[in-house]
Amino acid sequence: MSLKGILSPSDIAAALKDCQDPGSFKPKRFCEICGITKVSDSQLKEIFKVVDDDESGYAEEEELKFFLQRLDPGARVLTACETKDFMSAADHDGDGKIGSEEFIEMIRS
Ligand SMILES: [Ca+2]
Repeated sequence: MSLKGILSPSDIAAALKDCQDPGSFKPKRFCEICGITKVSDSQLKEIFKVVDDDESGYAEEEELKFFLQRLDPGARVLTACETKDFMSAADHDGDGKIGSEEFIEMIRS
């Protein structure tokens, strides 16, 4: 499964460029620039599946860390601080992992 069929490569490139400096990644801003906010719920679920690398049904911190690399293997990993901020932005029930519903909620909020 590739995100390239869902998102435009130029939007992905623009979003990655925007947060290329460590510490500058903001989940909502990133999702807006790369077009994730504009896709359908079913496409969001596809995107979530790519993030949920071990197919546990949840995006854990270890997976969020590699969020940018799921979009482009050449991208950087998120810093520990960015990963935690990303988690807390979406983890509404506070269980330390993000379910697909929480992921969609964060994108739509
Ligand atoms: Ca997982």
